[in-house]
Amino acid sequence: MKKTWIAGALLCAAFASFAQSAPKLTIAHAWARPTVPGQPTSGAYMTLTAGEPLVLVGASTPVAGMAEVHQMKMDGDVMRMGGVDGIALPAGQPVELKPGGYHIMLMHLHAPLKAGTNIPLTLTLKNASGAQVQVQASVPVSAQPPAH
Ligand SMILES: [Cu+2]
Repeated sequence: MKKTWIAGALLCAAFASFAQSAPKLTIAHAWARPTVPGQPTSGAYMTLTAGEPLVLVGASTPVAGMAEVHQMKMDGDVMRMGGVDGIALPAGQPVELKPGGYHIMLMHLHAPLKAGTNIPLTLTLKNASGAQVQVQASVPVSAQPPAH
């Protein structure tokens, strides 16, 4: 009984310190596109709602050699895609990462992404004081975006 209580107290302390340093961010409707063998890249999408002003500045995942914050936009008649320095996440305002817009580009995939599996994704954010903070997400691999 006493042991259980100590374990509980430790868990509480760990959670409290985590809650203090973790940025306030809600991740919803996350998904990543499945790939076929030999396909080196994929994209991950999600809706991010910050509880405090944050800027998404980077991402990483063990399934890809490189992950970048990208934007797709029309440049005249041409759809262009490239890295952005960051995506501002104003407090309380959902920001959608979706095909044709902002996305997390996954490059140099180590293996095909299989539908029905989940990939771990670490988001790196900058908070209002300029400190970098990280949030872990588990992103389902799916050919279709999740139903809202
Ligand atoms: Cu891209």
